[in-house]
Amino acid sequence: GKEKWPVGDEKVWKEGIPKLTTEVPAITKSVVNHVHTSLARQAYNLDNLGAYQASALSVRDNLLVNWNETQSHYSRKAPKRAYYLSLEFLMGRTLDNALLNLGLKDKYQTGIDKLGFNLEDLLDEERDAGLGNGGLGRLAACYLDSSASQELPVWGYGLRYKYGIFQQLIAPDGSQLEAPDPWLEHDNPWELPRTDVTYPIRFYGHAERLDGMRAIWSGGQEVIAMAYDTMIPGYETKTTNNLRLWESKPKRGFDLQSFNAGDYERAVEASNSAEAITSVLYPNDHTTFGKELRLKQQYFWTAASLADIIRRFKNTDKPLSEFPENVAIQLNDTHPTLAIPELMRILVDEEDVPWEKAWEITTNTFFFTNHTVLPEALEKWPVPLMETLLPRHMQIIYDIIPSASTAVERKFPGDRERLARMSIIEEGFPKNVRMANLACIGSRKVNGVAELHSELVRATIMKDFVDLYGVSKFSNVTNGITPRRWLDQCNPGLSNLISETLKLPKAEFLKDLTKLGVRRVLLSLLPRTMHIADIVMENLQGLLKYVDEPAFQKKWAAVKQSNKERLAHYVETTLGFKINTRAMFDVQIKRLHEYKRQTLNILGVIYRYLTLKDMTPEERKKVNPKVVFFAGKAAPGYYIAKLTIRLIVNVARVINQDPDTKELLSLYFLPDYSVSLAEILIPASDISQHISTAGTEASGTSNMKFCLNGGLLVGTVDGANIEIAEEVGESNVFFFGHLTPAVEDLRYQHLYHPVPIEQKCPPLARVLNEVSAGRFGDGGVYEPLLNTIRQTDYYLLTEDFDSYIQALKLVDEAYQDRIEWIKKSIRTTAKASHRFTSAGMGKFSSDRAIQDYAQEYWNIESTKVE
Ligand code: HBZ
Repeated sequence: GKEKWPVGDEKVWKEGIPKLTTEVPAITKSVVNHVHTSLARQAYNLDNLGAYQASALSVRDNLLVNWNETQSHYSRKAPKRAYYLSLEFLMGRTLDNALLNLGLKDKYQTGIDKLGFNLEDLLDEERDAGLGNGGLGRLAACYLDSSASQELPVWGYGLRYKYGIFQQLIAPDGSQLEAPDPWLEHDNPWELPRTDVTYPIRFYGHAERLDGMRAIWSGGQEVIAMAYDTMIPGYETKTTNNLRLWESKPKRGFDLQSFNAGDYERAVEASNSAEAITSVLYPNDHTTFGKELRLKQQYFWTAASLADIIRRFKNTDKPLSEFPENVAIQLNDTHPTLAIPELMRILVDEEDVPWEKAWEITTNTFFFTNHTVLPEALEKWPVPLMETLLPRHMQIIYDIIPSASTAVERKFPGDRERLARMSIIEEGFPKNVRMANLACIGSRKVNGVAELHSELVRATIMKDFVDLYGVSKFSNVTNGITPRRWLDQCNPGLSNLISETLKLPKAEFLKDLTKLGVRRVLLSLLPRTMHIADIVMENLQGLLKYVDEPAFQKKWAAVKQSNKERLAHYVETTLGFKINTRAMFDVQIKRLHEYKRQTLNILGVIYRYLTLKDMTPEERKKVNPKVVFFAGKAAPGYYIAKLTIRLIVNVARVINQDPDTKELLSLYFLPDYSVSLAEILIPASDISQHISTAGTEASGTSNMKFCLNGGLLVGTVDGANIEIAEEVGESNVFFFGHLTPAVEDLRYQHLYHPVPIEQKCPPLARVLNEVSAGRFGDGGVYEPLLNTIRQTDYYLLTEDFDSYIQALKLVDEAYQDRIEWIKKSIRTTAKASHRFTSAGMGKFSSDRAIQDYAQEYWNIESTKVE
């Protein structure tokens, strides 16, 4: 039957509902309206920041039209939904992406022009939303873009940190300094505070067992989780999903009793400790810190998200037994693992679901993604801390253990060592809760993020679980990147060239859905002149037809050149250095970490410098100039990583000033790496470095971004480098170094049969000696860093240095033949994005990755918002 309109006159309501503002006069009107009403300013006193804010608010109004329609569509249709739980969403800027996805970039550009401003300048006013450390957080952001673009009912859940990833400064001595990132200072036009969406979250207290498996958890401290919503527009679709971020607030603004008793300090204490929970993003990647506040963040966020998910599910009036048919929850690493005991707590204690049934529901709801096999990165929490902070969850974990160990005991009777390895509790003083084991036991599927990594997950950290559950629970979803941000937005020149060359509207390669393929096939049935080959060659693969055309090569090179000039302009205006844009641009941009081996790169740069110094002026004339760029942050407590930055900066100071070599080799460390800086660096790169010790980089995602933008890679046989080479061809990736199976044995050799570095690798020994001797400033400073190489050399620099130098030599030789290089660049873009699935998506598009999750894991379907 027809539903009754809930309040008032339906017609009056419907007339009031806002519509999209898509024409220039309406756009300018809406911007001016926001200047006057939202900002309370006028044309006379409007600067770029104000104009940005008003434009953003106008765009937000448009997003909200679609957002409201999408959310009511979801409520009406009640499709199965997926939720992506991630402690990090590294979104970067929003305005440009919103305009692209809405298809309104040109219209806004014209309108803003009419108002006397320049859209590009306004885009630069926006601060990055830096709510993440690196790859894991940026992956979450790409996945949201792809989910919305493919009309999938997916929401993200995270924390609204008041301070995102710290701002990186470089001190006069070259070392990293950290400053807070006050990204919310000027108000965030992209978020909607939901004062009506709040949940109380409990900590501490005590858990009292009732009959059977139930318990009551009471006492302790309660804080409030309040929702902030961020709209996630899909590309060229009405679908606009939601990212819900939680903020912590005190339950009552003040402790009234203390306040009345005149103890103001005590009254605000409670308030401060509640607000502390979401105050700052932890800047550590790949290490566990064991801080109570971090555990509080994890529980606060998972509890609020689950309460919200369950409330929404209950609105469908379906029984809880059908929860897994309606809800899938992806755990982004082990950070949200507490969601598993929390769902058990809600089902058993609050909903009175029998334990066995609750466990069945839970283990059919969750899916777990692992992002690293480095042992130091695997999360563990001390049992005493868990018992104090989350007494009921600790009970539940202890209650999960018996059936898990019975299963092991049944399959491997008497194998106590196996049982100990697989236990959720690690023995010791104190005992620890192993989050990866809990996440695995409580999830339907476990996945790694590239083929090699998933294989290593099965062979190492999850080996015992593979033996127990069978291999089918453990699979792979290779990471992907969104072509909207990482091609069209960051490299409009290339995107336009592709579009005009292939005579394809951008939408056909930026959003590459089945319907396009279908239309092409139908067309091909009409005139006999259309061949099957034409259908297969569509999309970016079509670029291969133009590889040998000089006119096209020229245009391709011109795009790269202008991107290099854009980067040079950035460096000149921010750092004051002038860069030779005719040189080869060599880029390594990622978090600083020993396993990523920025040290190998900088030692290679020094080697190159010394080699140039040894040459005669005649010999130097034959050398191709090169500019090396580094960017990336080090965790504030990671001493060796910070020393690496210091070395890079001080090497740059010396070699950039050396009159013998400065025309041929220069080096820059660009401070404060961010999504926005990546958008400038990636399109400008000729070659980029992905040189982790084999088996340590789970996937990497910037490698995909470089290739999509026509940059070549030098790298180890690791992570997604391998799959990229499979697509773009081995001749377009410069591989070097030992392979994964050799690593363990080499480490053993280093430990038990060490060979002095002078013997093993003389060129590297020379480089280290030059650093020690003070050629780049006080050598003593770098001893701890150099000793990691001279001593255990855990990341095998001495083993890979020679082949690394060889690979760089091959890069130089290839670059000498500029035409051949341009061809490699074209092929790399074409093949990195060529049709991989029947839906026509490139392998490294996050559209493909999200389809994998949607079909193989979540079992959700696209739903069109009418
Ligand atoms: O996740 C990265 C992997 O290192 C990289 O290979 C992969 O491509 C990417 C996406 O799957 N991992 C991270 O970025 N990890 C973190 O940032 C991190 C943050 C907090 C932690 C631990 C790790 O507590």
